[in-house]
Amino acid sequence: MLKALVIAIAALTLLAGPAMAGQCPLLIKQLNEAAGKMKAGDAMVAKAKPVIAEAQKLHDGGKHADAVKKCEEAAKILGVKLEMKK
Ligand SMILES: [Cu+2]
Repeated sequence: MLKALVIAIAALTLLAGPAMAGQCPLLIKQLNEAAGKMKAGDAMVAKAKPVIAEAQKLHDGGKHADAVKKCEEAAKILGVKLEMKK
C-alpha cells in the first residue's frame, strides 16, 4: 500500500517535470508575439521584455515553475491572457 503510494508520487513527479518544461516556450512565444504587435517604444513592452528574457533564462536553467510565474508576470504587464497547455 505504502509502496504503491511512493511509486505513484514518483511517477507524478516525473510526469509534472516535462509537462512544465513544454509550457514555458509556449508562453514565451505568446508573450513575444503579443509584444511584437505592440509599438516597440511602448513603455509596457519595454517593461515586459526583461521579464520575458528572465522567464527564458529560468526555463533554460530548468526552473520551469518559476519561468511560468515570470511569464504570468509579463502577461500582466502586457495585459494579455496566456493560453496554458492543458
Ligand atoms: Cu520551462
